[in-house]
Amino acid sequence: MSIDYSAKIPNNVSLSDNRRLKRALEEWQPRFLDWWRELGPEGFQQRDVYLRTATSVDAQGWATFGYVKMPEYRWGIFLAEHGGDRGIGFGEHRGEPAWQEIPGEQRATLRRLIVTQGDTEPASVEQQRHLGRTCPSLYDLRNLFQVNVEEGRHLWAMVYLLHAYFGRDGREEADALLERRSGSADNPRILGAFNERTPDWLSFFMFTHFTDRDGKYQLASLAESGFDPLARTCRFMLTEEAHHLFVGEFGVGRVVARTCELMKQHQTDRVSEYGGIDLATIQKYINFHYSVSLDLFGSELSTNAANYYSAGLKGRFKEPAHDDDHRLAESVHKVLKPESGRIVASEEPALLALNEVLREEYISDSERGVERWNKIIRNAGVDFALKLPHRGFRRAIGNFKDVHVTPDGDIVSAEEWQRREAEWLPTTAEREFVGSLMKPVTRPGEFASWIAPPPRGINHQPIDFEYVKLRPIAP
Ligand code: BYC
Ligand code: FE
Ligand code: FE
Repeated sequence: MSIDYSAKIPNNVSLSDNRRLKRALEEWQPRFLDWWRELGPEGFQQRDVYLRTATSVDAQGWATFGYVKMPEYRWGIFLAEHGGDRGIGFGEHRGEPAWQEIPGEQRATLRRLIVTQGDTEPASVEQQRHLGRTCPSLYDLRNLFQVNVEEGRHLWAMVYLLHAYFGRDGREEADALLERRSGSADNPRILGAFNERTPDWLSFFMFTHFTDRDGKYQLASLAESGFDPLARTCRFMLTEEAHHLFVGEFGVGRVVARTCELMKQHQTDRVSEYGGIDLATIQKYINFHYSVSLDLFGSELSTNAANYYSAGLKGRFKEPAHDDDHRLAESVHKVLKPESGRIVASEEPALLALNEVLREEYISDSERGVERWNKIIRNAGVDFALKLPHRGFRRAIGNFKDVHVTPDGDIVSAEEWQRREAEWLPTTAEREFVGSLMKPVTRPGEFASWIAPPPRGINHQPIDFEYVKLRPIAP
């Protein structure tokens, strides 16, 4: 399935055969571009950036690399290929053919899921818009912009579904996606993490590691959907997501590597005076971003989640791999909750616990990431281990929202929490220190003091490749 690039909106959904839909999307396109210019990356819009663009959706050739000015990026609509005769894999409609149109009674629920997913995409672009000015290298600058244009494309993916399947209210929702603002007091983005600030590059790497990873798990669950266009849309989005997770994991890993190098060179664990970020500070950033991302999975017990599943709209991670009846009417799942000052496990209906089931997949995946960072530390001969805080730590959604849980999983009083918060979360001084390191490094092949170079470049290019052309623009 190749992509029609001659069209105003590149797509593999035969947009040219549907004039009304095409016109509606062509009317939305300039509004998207206005939003991009106003709230997308600050500066650099007229610069040539070495970006990949999707030119086909099959595994081999979907990415083509070349210099592009960001506003000219070919944002388009790409669905993964039909996976043969897909039947619905779970819930009350298990075994029925997947829907090509939305069953009437699922409309409102499905729209809500799509809007929630869609809302996160422009939100993250808004959160990251100031980072270009303080890039640690051209290589990292390019990766930031790659992530940004692809989050923009993820917005297109959801907007396509809204326009194609939800009529007038879908078009209104598509407009509203360009109107909410990350961090706004009166019209904020829908989910908590997407209203936080991403003030520095350590936060950016943590965000792409932990928060984009929520994206991976949510998209994978929606990729199981009985609504086939949503499933195929999300399957293609996941191929792009992999790069975002790479940017996060390797970004944090390179900060860790540089810190270890400075620790050994100067025989100290306080590397800040040598332009590095202490491992203790990195641990606090992990605590912050991990806890805010855990909230994105919703409450441990959720009738919403149960309904999504039973209705066949949102499955589990790798649904076919689960060895059960895929309806879960009888199954149970152990869920943690606070009870008289302790954390206990209680057996709950699995159907209600699906948010927690997905969160547990995410937690295991996050643990593997931390283990890879610890390997960098061990290989450097440094005696320190990073770790994920307890899942009840600093939660604003779900069972733990009304208690104070330490990273080790002890419930403490509000007073003790307040007294000790600075041990666990970045203090203003630490954030300011990290901020003070954020000085732009823009000569090809050079890197800021606080981060190691990557092992290799992008798309087989050398590390000192000119990933973003910053030479003076001719008047
Ligand atoms: N913040 O029944 P509950 C990505 C609300 S990231 C604020 O427990 P449910 C990306 C909830 O809406 C992936 N509010 O929740 C990453 C509900 O509201 P109502 C994004 C929250 O519905 C990086 C109430 O609390 N995709 O792609 O089972 C860069 C009760 O909640 C939050 C999706 O999320 C929160 N954290 O699950 C770029 C997939 N959590 O009913 C992109 C679509 C819950 O009282 N969304 N609430 O008004 C969903 O599947 C579900 O909406 C959620 C929540 C899993 C998010
Ligand atoms: Fe995304
Ligand atoms: Fe992403």
